Amino acid sequence: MPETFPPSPEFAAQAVAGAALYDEAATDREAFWARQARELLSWDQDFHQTLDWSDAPFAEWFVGGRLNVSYNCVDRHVLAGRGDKVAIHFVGEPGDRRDITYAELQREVSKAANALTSLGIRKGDRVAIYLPMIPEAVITMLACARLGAPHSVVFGGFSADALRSRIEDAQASLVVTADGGYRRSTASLLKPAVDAAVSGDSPVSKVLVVRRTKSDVAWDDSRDVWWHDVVDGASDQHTPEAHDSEHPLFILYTSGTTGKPKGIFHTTGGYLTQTAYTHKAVFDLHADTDVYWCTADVGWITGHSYIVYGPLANGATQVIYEGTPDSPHRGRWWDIIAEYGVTIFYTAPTAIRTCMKWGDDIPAAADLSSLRVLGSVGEPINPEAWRWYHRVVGGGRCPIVDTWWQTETGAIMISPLPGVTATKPGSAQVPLPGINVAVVDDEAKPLGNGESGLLVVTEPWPSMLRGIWGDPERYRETYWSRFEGLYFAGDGAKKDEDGDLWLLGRVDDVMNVSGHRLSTAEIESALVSHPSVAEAAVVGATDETTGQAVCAFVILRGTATETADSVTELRNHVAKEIGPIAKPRQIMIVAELPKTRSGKIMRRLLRDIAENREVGDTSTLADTNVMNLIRTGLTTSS
Ligand code: 6R9
Repeated sequence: MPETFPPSPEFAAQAVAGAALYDEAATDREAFWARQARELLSWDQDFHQTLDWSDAPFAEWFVGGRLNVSYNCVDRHVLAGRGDKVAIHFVGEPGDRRDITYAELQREVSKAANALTSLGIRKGDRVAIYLPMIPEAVITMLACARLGAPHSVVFGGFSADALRSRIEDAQASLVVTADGGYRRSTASLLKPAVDAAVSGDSPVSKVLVVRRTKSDVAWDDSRDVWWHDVVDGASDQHTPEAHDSEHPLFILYTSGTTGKPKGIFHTTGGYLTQTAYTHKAVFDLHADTDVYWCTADVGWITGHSYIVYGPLANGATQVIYEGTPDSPHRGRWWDIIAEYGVTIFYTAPTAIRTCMKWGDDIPAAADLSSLRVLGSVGEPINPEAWRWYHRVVGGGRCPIVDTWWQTETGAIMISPLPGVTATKPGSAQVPLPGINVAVVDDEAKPLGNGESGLLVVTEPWPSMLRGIWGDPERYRETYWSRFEGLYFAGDGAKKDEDGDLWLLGRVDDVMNVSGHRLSTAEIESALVSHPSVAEAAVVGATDETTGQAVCAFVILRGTATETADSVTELRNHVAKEIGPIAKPRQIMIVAELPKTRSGKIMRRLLRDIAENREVGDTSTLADTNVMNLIRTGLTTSS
């Protein structure tokens, strides 16, 4: 029996969520969601139908309702007399600070909305955002939401090529960027990547540039505009228009099993309902007193749902930090928690494991007594890291919510509820009230306790993706074709003896490196785009810190020879094509790749090599001698 941590009676007594939520949702799921939508959000026009699933798997939630997301996240808090409340405590990496109240946020968002309008942006136009973690990222997203112009945030660590393909897929007409951002005490430039991404034939006609690092950047007068020239002088009055509940709010690209990233898109009413509800219930948010901090980047779904939309819809006060946890020293996060009295802290297992490696004395040096709820997201958290987080960061008193969800689900789906659930190290445990999941076998047969299989969601949920931008067939094919009527998440899962869920990682060719999704196919195609590479196979190998690490097996072209330089060059080539996060930890030059008779690369066998294991069953290989060849080649060349 794994050890469990029941909530303390004091915590339970003040908790936002109660066990009754499960009963309410089980009795009438749609009525439960309708209540959340009406209680947590302000609608300009009420909806007349909670869910329309008649055209499944294309869902419509809160049909007929109209609302403005930006009004819900900003204006209504000011109108309710909370304009002086801090929305964002911004901490720049160099140490600069900026507190933004809800009233100021309203003025900034209004100015940005007016500026975007003056640059030609209209409802429905797509805006690409390529910014560091600075307040302008949040302001721009809210300004887009205000206008009904779907944003497509591209993580600042992605390359020019990755940015170009995302801009083209969404046909974005404007890019909002910055000269650069601060990363480990240096100015890391962003504008040059945008220049490269929009050069030549591009749908982009304007580039709006925030001055952050004051770096020298190239300038095209016909295209580039400084933020301070057009936003600062714009009117701070802007009347938000109500948009249909199903109006697209944003597109966010994520890796799939093929090389081409998928533009996951989310809409207005359902997305905001579930992000607001989960942010409140899962983190036990008491908006008047809590100080919340999520360490994600707005370039990922966690930043969208749990930095921008959930917390601001709930009128929370939060910290936003620009940089890395080790700059200028390894106690930076803990100092920020102490300085602002952070009460709710949400981060990723990879960061927890890194801090664990750095030693207990670093967090112990800071006053972390303000913390009361801890969250984890992005990959399974191993019980050892969970216990360390609980003991060293949480002082043994904070419930940990291990939250399972995806870019596609839009918001948290599986998680304990603090104050209700007795938590269990390493398990995400139970679907939230209003969410229905199952673990099934290959034939869609639901499995019972003690069994492992595939995770599916059995009923539509408000913040579900509405599709893949411009490719409805791929949406159907990827998520709804494996099992009739069930959403296939792509994760393996086990139900333990208590019926609690343990997530077992991806079952497809998607890797999870430091909580970031990378596709093997995407990295393979980056490698083979290099002139010296004939063929490449990529696997995710278990890594103590990053969860998984990218390991590549490469066959060079006849004329190319292996040198230490060629391996370095290939690693850098991947960084240039996709971004530094995709850089392989290891590249092994081999003479052959293991393939089945139908020509499929057997990644399982390569994973055995990458993880230094005895190679498994090779009987289905077209040439059973290949693994010997690879092994011998590797030992003689290293
Ligand atoms: C929010 C986010 C989604 C994939 C998902 C799964 C993994 C996320 C997890 C988890 C185990 C958790 N994942 N949270 N696995 N326990 N608490 O990370 O979205 O970037 O789309 O990744 O991440 O494999 O399928 P996204």
